[in-house]
Parts: sequence; C-alpha cells; structure tokens
Amino acid sequence: MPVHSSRLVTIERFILDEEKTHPGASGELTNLLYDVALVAKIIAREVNRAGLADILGETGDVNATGDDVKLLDEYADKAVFRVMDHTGRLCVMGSEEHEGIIKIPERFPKGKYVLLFDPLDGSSNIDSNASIGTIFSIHRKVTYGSDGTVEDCLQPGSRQVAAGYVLYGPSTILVYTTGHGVHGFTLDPSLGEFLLSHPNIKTPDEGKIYSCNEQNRADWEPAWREYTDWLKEKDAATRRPRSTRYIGSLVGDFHRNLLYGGVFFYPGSVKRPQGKLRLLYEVSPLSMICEQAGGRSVDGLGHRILDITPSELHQRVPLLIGSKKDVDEAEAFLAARRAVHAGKS
Ligand code: P6P
Repeated sequence: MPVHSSRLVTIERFILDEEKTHPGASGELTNLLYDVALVAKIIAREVNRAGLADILGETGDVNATGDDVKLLDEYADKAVFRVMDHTGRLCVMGSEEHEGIIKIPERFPKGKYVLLFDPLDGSSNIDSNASIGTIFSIHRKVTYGSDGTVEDCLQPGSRQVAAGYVLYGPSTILVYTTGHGVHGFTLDPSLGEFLLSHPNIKTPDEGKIYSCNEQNRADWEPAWREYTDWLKEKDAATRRPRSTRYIGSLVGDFHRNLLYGGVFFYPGSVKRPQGKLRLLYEVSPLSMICEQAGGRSVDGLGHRILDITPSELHQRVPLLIGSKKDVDEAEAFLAARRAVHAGKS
C-alpha cells in the first residue's frame, strides 16, 4: 500500500497509486472509480444548491421500492446513468429507482463491471437539509456474452470488487474500498477535487452509540425489544454506558458510527419480516466497508451479510452492523434471549 501523507492527495492520484500495486490491473476499475468520483461531484453540486434551485419537493412518483421520489432522487439517478452508460466499463446497472436492471444502450460498448447503486439514500431528509448519501457497489460480470443480466447483479456481497458511499453533509465525503482498506476523501469545492482526508479508516472495536428507530420496537421480536431495553438500563452490570443517535439517513448514521464506533440495527418486524434496508445497493456495500474497517455486519439471524446470495434486485434484509465487540455482544444477547423464549434454558 503506497504511503500517503493526507495532504493534497487527490482521489484520482490515490486510485492510480492503488492500481499500481496490482500489476495485472487493466485500469478499467480505476476509470470506473474516477467516474464514481465525477458523479459524486455532479450530485453534490445539485444537493448543495437544492434549496436555492427550488427543486425540493416531490415528483409525485413512487419508486421501485415504494418510497416517494423527490426531484433530487431523480436527478441523482439520471446523473449516474448519464456518466456511466457510454464508458464501456459497465455491462449492466441496478438502481433503487428502477424496478428492473438498467441495460447499457445498444449503441454503446459493454464492459466487465456491474454497478448497483442507491442514487440518493435518506431522501426523506432532503427538505430538512439533513445529511443524505449515495451508495454504490461494484461487481465483475459473471455471465457469458457482452450484455449484463440480472444474474450479474444477484451476487453475494463477498464478491464485490469495490464498494462505497458519498455523504452530502456539512462537507461532501466519498468513502470507498477495493478490499485493501477503507479510505475517505473530502471534496474541496473551490478546487472541485476530492482530497484524501481519512486514509485507512478503522472503526473502533467498541463504541457508545446505538442507532435504531425505536418507534418500531413494538413490532420487533421479544429478543430485540429486550436487547434495546438492556442498552438503556442504567445499572446493567455488563452494559457499558451508551447513547442513542439516529438521523434516519443510513449513510449519515453509518458514517458517524464508522468513525466514532457503535452499532446500527434495523431488525425485521411483524410488518416487515426482512426489515426495510435493501441488500444489493445499501447493506452489502456498507458491510464491505464495515468489515474492511475492522467491524462486523450480520442480519441478526446468524448470517454474515456478505455471505447472503440475493434472490431479487430489491431484496430487503435485517441489519446489525458496526463495531466488532458491539455486534458480537448484540448477537450473544439475542441468542440467549431467543433460547429463553424457546424454553431451552
Ligand atoms: P425509518 C431512508 O429512507 C432509509 O432508507 C435509510 O436511509 C434509513 O436508514 C432508513 O430508511 C430509515 O427508516 O423506518 O427509521 O424511517
């Protein structure tokens, strides 16, 4: 791994230096990551002036997964497509905003990579100017022929070639991994460059923060309800002091916990047995980032997220993600309580 001082290293230079450590690299992934950085700048510009451009509000449409589509969602989705559709690096795309796969137009060359993305996650926060984000996941094509198929999209997260997110907050930060550590870059708007600001991010082994939407508590299984109650008990012998933080924007909640340590969970419920979050373009990419940073990511039912093979494009999955010790602790708590409820102890 090249050694970088964190001053004035652009993301392009960092990616290129990283490519040089892989002699067989063709440069296509490098160029694809450049494209991701470009689309991040395009979306950041629009997000940062949303209030001025008066493009807030809703299109009145509903997307593939039932969320109200805000104008910025649509803008971000189109921006990704327009930057990526003609480069010859991709064979297919999948987006939260589209029911089916997004084919590369016939007139353009096809490449060996698959891009799955949530163009603007947390969009319900757009009008309140709270942090929102773009999440992306990159796989290699696995089927024969030049055109990508849904099979190329339905790969387990362990096969991701790269994953990351862009957080549009007080500053715009792009965080990604290609399996060789997690690195964060902050956009300098005056230069129009993402500069290395967080080399080799490692998440704390344990943290004080827990993040969940407790409004859903009544719908959770008893073990989850008891775990959340235990986190709040003042004098629980084995409970470290905790505080709750939840902004209802996955990228914002995840990024804060990645840096400060802690645990985020979105369990299944009576109404939504598989929870709310989507596996392919939200949970898998964040899980690769989390594991690369030393954390853990599971579904709370005994499965490592990156081992789950998706069966459909917008599949949802329960999520328990964050600092290793916190996730271990939560899993052990859930198992013990489930055993009690099953009458096994
Ligand atoms: P709830 C935003 O709509 C989102 O998909 C994620 O960004 C966020 O973590 C989650 O939903 C919030 O869901 O049910 O707590 O509002």
